[in-house]
Amino acid sequence: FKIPRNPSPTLRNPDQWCRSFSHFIGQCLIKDFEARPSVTHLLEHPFIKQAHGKEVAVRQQLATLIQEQQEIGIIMSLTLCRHERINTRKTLIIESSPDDDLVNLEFLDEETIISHLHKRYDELQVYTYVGDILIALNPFQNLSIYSPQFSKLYHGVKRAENPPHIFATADAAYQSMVTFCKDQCIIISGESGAGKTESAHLIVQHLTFLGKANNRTLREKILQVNPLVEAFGNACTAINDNSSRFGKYLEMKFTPTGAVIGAKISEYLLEKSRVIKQAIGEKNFHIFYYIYAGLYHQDKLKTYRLPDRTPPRFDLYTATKLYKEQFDAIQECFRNIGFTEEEVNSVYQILSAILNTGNIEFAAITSQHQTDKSEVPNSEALENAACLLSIGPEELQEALTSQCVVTRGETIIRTNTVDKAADVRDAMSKALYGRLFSWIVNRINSLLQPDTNTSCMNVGILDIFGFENFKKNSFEQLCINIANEQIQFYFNQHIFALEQMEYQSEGVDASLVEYEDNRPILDMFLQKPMGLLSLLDEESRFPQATDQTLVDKFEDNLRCKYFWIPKRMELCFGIQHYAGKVMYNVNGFLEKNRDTLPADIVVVLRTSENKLLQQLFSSPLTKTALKCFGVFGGMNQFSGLNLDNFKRSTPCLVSQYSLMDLLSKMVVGQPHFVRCIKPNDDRQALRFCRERVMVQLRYTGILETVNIRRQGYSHRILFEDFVNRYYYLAFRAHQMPESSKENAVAVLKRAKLEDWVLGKTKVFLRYYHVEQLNLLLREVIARVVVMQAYTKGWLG
Ligand code: AD9
Ligand code: MG
Repeated sequence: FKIPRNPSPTLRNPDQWCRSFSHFIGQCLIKDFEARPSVTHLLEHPFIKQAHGKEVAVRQQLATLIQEQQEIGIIMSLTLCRHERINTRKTLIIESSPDDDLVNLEFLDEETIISHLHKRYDELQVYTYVGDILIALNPFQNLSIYSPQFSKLYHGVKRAENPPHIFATADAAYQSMVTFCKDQCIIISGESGAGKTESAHLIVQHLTFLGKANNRTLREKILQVNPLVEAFGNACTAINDNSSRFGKYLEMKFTPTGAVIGAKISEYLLEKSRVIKQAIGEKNFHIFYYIYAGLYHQDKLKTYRLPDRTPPRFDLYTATKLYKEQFDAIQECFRNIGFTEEEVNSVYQILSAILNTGNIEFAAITSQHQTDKSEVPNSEALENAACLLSIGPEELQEALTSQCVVTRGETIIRTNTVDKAADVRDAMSKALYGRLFSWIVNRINSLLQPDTNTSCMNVGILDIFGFENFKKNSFEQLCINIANEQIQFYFNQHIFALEQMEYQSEGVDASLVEYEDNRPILDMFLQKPMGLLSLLDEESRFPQATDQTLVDKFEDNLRCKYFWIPKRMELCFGIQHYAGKVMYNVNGFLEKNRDTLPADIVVVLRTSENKLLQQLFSSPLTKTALKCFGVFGGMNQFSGLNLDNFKRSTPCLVSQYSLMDLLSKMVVGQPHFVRCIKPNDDRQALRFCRERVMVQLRYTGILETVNIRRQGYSHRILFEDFVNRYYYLAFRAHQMPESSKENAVAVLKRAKLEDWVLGKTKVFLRYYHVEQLNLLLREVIARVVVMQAYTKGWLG
């Protein structure tokens, strides 16, 4: 391996220096990848030795990069990647190119787009732009493009400078927030296993880098929020080993100058039923395996009344070896974020109580007079659960096997059958887990709350459970898929509907793009009183209702092409979702929708001496739903919702409300979209299944999105706002020009932008114009600041 003697670097210009150096490395690698130079070898070379002064930092960076490259055999380096392009499977140096954006493709048809993405995926370029929207293909392998060097690379530069990246999207949101003093939100969508949660982590990572708080602890705390809540809210499913079983909206809070000062997390619709039952091949929430492993290793199983060998219901024993590290990480998260030891202990007690509750069995007591009475024959699990919950075992047994009913002022005790008692037991487990989860989320929020005196702005990141279609789909899948249906609607609204409505009202001549509007499907679910969810609610109120009466009700009332009852399958119905056909089995729909927790259980849990438990059950059940009444207020994008009509809170209703709440939050901020795509169903790296990708591109409307980004004007700004924001570009700082159309034009011309259009009240800009304007503005402001500093004598 020979290093050329004199590659003639221009040392005064580090950028040029790097360029020639990267060229040199690139050439070497093309020639012989196996004979990679060693780090010392390279660093000792006169070429690098010439780099002094300013270049030292660059040199160090290169050293690290070369080191990485030696280890992983892949180069995706900081400075190198900008200028050279070598594409073999082994070596990879990426530069930005016009191909990075589908909008620049000459021919726009499905086949071209697919081939283009395929080629990029083979080259490990998993990100591609569609204008300002990011497409992210799941690489199913660790890439070396998320290091701090990459964070630096994607900090405040033009999008076209670098290859597409999730950091660039985070950066765009951050820069927009700082420039416009406006809240931002990043909406990540895609089907289950497509990479939403991973993307959300990467965004948080980059935002904590950008919002460099001097306070390192805060940064670490924020980075630990996701792992902590995901330990409680994620689980292994048939599709994804780390599948989100709740929706999560994480808001990062910044000062007006962009320093991160806190975070807030909102959770939506946790799949509580997983606590009591999982489909074949699926698992319970991660945390149960983690604590079992952790307590096992700390020799504390007895303290938490957990058996050394668990019964088959929870396959925990095998987990002890696998999950110890995760347990330690979670302990660390609790501690770092600021939970007290007492709190963490209570959390473990409640989790252990839930595990024990799962083992409580019931047997029928048959006597002459009564046939519908049940008891707990083996009281060990019951006693363990009661002890961990700090309540009396008799009281717990009483609450599980009987219920107080008040009729005409008289209190009667009714006994529960075995089945009923088991339902009550399961309802208790679900309630315990659901409320514990909400408490953890609230506690994190209070610990990461910024100082109330500080005004702050947000970047929110939405990561919900992705669209699911299993062999057997139940109520949970319905809720998840309706949520995704609403996210798709929100995307359509922003990308197509709102934009096209504005062209018309502002008299702008732009070609209209046709897209698949999923509103009719949403209406079918949400309309009152004949939407699917209302019908389900209505049926849930009849104690005599059965699965069959529910299916009949759907069949009688739902007349639309998106719904059908299959002839050969019993108790099923089919839905044509935006993302494909799903067959649902109604078994258990009514009970799951009722989700009732008997008052007797609440009463007994409130007697607990455990402070945390008292807190969990001190608030009324309907609180979440009630809260949302206020938040949702006047927003009425979804037809047929009359909130006053809802009297009771069931998961169905909560799901609607929660999502409304969530969407109404998002409406406040400016949205940025990340569309995650799953290239294959086997979770294999470098396998691009054209059919699967094609389906996803179709239902997410990528082709139409490319069209509208190519032809459309994605930014529409009132003349007044436009002039206020950008007048520096054409006027002197003290001039304060009038906010007129003419002045807006003056700014546009001065900024040398092309291809913009004027409406009646707004400037219509293409997606890339705003970035150009912001960069210009930042330059001008920097110049003004320096000049002011000179005139004030600060710079001597
Ligand atoms: V679900 O709707 O919550 O079931 P997600 O969130 O869309 O789903 P997730 O982010 O969990 O999917 O990704 C699934 C798996 O793909 C991860 O566990 C990783 O193994 C893999 N993945 C996803 N994105 C990346 C990435 N950028 N780099 C490496 C990735 N691996
Ligand atoms: Mg997820």
